[in-house]
Amino acid sequence: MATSKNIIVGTAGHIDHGKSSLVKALTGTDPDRLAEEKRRGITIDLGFAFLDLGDVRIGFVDVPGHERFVRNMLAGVGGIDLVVLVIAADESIKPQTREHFDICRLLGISRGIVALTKSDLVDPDVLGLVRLEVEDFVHGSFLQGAPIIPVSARTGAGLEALKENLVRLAQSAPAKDPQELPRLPVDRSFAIKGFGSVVTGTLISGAIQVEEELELYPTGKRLRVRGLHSGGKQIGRASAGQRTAVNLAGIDHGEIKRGMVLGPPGAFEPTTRIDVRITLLAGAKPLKDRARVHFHQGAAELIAEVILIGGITNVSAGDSAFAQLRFEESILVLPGDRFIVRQFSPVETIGGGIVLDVQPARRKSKDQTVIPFLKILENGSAEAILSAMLERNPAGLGTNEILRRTGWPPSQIQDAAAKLVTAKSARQVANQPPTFASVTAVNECAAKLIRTVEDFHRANPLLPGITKQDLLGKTKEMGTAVFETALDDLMKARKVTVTGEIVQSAGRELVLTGDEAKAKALIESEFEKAGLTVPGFAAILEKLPVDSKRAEKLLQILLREKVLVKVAADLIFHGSALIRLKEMLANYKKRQGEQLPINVFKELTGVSRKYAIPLLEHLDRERVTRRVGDLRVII
Ligand SMILES: Nc1nc2c(ncn2[C@@H]2O[C@H](COP(=O)(O)OP(=O)(O)OP(=O)(O)O)[C@@H](O)[C@H]2O)c(=O)[nH]1
Ligand SMILES: [Mg+2]
Repeated sequence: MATSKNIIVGTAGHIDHGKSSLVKALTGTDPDRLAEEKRRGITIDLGFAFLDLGDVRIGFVDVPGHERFVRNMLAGVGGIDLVVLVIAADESIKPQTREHFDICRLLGISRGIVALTKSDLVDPDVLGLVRLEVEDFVHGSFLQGAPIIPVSARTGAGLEALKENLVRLAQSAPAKDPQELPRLPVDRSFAIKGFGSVVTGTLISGAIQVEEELELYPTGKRLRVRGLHSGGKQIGRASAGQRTAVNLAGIDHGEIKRGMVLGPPGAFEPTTRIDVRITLLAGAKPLKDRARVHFHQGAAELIAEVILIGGITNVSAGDSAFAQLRFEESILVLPGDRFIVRQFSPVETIGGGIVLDVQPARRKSKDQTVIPFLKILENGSAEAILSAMLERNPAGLGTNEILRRTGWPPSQIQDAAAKLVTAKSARQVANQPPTFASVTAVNECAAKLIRTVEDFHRANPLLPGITKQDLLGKTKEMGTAVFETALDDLMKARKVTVTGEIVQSAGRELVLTGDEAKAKALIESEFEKAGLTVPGFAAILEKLPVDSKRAEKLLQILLREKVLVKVAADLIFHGSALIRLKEMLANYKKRQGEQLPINVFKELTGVSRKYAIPLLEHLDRERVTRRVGDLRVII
């Protein structure tokens, strides 16, 4: 059991060609479960059945052939590993044979078998003819050279040969990567009495365990897995390639719609906009820029507006182009997902494609600059893709953000990032979460920091440097992690020094010119001489050998050095004058007591009333005096 391989097999083909009968003949289960299906003798919605063949477990998804139910067919075909293209030997190739086959090709299904059903109704000559037609039909496709097996659900002819081929193909299918994150597109949701809500779907990747918490995308709801079933059996863990029924706690089944996706909580991000490569079928009408189409992916169906990228006005039959698709609702899709588009009206399959970017900027049709990036997303290795993403995001990307943009499992992200780091094209710039940025971005940030620091020095020659805060503000678009890394680089390279919050160019002390130094000394001595009789700065200015702007800066330096003290907006004293004042008041208190009327203060100090009040308020703030009514009390 442990070695069993799970595989999903889908039927495809024209109405009444015997798809459901074949599934029933192979499995014993009638996939047509609806009363209406039984009454009308046609399949309307998806049907399911299971078959164990040795160590291969097959989950069958039986689809309707009726052209009106292609949308249901599309909801089922999304998760299949191999297709049984059913062609009735008495009718050969019909319209939905073609349409279903086109859909399989557009979805990138790479394995399959052709079953020539109802072989009991035709003689060997006709069978031979149909076989030739089919060989011609599949020529050049993934089914070229695939087994073409005549079968009859009525007589049982060919069923063993079909099973043998199914096993052989299943065994040759590549094993699913267990590291992948789980995704289960929901194709049905219902309630079972006593159990609550149950959803079913094909687990297209990863694994799900009982008791695990999952998110129902795009609703954002977090739900607990109460139980799991596959093929009618209770299981503890479902893995990729299994038809899976999930019993969910905490939700009414009516809230869950076909096309929603169960996945890991918080890992992905639904989107309303994707960049894609879109390919038109050979017979399709041209697809115009801004056309509306039906978009099918996984089990989901949405209306999309097509914005062709690169200034083209339409895509012709058989051609392909880059496009942005915009939805009115959000959907969970990931890069690499295949999709189908159907004409808006009349509804018919016109093409399909592959999702490239799930978080693109809004594109303008004329914009060509994104094309090289889309080409890398389309064909590049994981490292090339990550590198291109980092280039476009100079602030760096955290592993969580990379996961949202790529859907890659964490191990693959780490691996790609490590390769870029080794190749010296990226750097880790933060740890929580691990965040990577391109080396170019860090270097460009460093260059910008140096420029900004130097510009600051030029504009503020007398200030020691720019604060970190201001520096970050001027390089905001770089992001904090890249900023810190670049600043660290500059410090290590001794290009800047960081003292507390101040960043300055290395080797740049506050060097004053001779005139500036002279002027500074002069300002200081003028204030010192004046004591409490504050000099007018204008008067001082006249004596200085520097212009007023410089003088103002020198004043700022003296204030910062605390040589001068600003008591009020226009009132500056030399520090020594204030120290003498405090001594004077202490002496007064000793001789005359603590009470200090304002006129006494004026007499003592010789300052005018205009200066006395702000000076006393300064002393109050300094807790030298305290105001009590009209008096001051010396503390
Ligand atoms: N003689 C003969 N009749 C068959 C065979 N297989 C199916 N039929 C008949 O063909 C009719 C259609 O069969 P289904 O299995 O319902 O066909 P289908 O492809 O599932 O049809 P849709 O799901 O509606 O597209 C039924 O009446 C079947 O009994 C066969 O091998 N031999
Ligand atoms: Mg059927």
